[in-house]
Amino acid sequence: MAVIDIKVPDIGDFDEVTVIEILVKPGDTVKADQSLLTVESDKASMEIPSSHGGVVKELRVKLDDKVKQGSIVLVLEAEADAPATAAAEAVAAPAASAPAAPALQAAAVAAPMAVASAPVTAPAAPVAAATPAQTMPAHEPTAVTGQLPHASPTVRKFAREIGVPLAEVKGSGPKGRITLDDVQGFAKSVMAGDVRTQAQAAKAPAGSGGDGAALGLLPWPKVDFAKFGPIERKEMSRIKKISGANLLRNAIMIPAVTNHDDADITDLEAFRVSTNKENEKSGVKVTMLAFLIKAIVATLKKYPEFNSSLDGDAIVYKNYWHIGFAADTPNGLMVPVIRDADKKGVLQLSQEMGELAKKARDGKLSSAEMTGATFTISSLGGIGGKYFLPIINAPEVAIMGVSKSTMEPVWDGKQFVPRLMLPLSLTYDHRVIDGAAAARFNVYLSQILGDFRRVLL
Ligand code: CAO
Repeated sequence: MAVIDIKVPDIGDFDEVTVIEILVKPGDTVKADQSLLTVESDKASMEIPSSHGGVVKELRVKLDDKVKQGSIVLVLEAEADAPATAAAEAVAAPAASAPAAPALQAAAVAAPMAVASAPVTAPAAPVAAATPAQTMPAHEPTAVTGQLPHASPTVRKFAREIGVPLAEVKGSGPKGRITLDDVQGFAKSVMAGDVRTQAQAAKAPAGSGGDGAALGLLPWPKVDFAKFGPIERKEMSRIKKISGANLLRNAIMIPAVTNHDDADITDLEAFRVSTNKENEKSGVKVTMLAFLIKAIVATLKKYPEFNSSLDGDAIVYKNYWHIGFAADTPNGLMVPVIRDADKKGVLQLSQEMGELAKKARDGKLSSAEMTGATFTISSLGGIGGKYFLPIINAPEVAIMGVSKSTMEPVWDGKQFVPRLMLPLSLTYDHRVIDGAAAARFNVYLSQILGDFRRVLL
């Protein structure tokens, strides 16, 4: 047994470094090459290894102390002849985000750095027994490209061991350094479901915020928008997060095709306007959407595959007609459902739609009022635009997008006549529905809208 002082070795270009982590305490048994503390310059952090195995007798440094080559770090009761070996690469802690890097002891702090390689000479300065100085392997900090998270090798090692992506952890230490507590806190938040790692987000079937890695796509571009001008960052509403995840899944998983058509609603609109005049006192305004629901239910009955769902290799045909309609609310898109639309008249449909749309805007829809739809209509007709590609609301297999009707010249066989034309955009799941069926669906629907008496047929 020999009591020796462990000293800071040659640390290359750095005159003075700060102790940012102490990895052992008095009484600990350490092995040769084991990291004792982490020091940091203004450019890099590195670990100071023990030149000998033994028991820590006394620490000679504390956090934030400034040390330099030759400073005594601790006093060790060394095991006989157990000096550091040339295999001291073991102390190296590759940067988490640079897995291919060779034994890397320096981690970028603020800016990419290129530190000249300098051999780290064993710090052993035996007090009682003379031990020949050991030569440690070259200190080989790799030139770091890009910005690595600022963390000590120990923290990096710990993060690697428990699978925490350091690049996603916010550092609370000086200069934004990531501490052990930060890594532990991040891991706890992930376990509690408060935070998702980018990898989890990419793998999530719902896909909210997914960066596409699971699909083998390029990562989502990361841009510091503030570099180009002033910005403001706001959390998405809960509804937007939920609907976004559903939309992404549906957009990715359904082989969807959209068929566009125009329906001549000149006569229907005239009828709607006169009905509303007659019913002025009733307080219920008949909407074009209510007529559309009625006409769509009749079309769904003629083409039942549009009122179905896929279940493995089977198609489930539903003998009920619950129609969802997209409602724009201050918190995001919601889809209330009108049950048994086939059993209701246009006046009742208008009234129910008004009530459900109000509930949606007030955030008062129950889950029962948002589930069970067999087909969905998304109408932007009150706003404007011509045709759009709606996304199917799975597990439904089709959705109707309705745009704003406009007066257009239509050839009647002899001349152009002004007609009110309603743009229809039917998106369908091509696994269940063929293109020809979709075209027929739109043609039939347009015929009904052109002459509503057909609903009776
Ligand atoms: N063409 C021309 N005008 C139309 C029309 C159409 N297709 N549809 C409605 N209008 C008119 C209405 O007649 C009404 O005019 P008046 O006030 O003169 O009577 C006006 O536009 C406003 O209608 P509205 O949109 O308030 O009512 P609605 O019954 O047509 O729709 C609702 C109700 C809840 C569907 C609607 O308010 C809404 O939220 N639409 C947005 C849906 C949406 O966001 N879809 C996109 C989903 S994908 O992101």
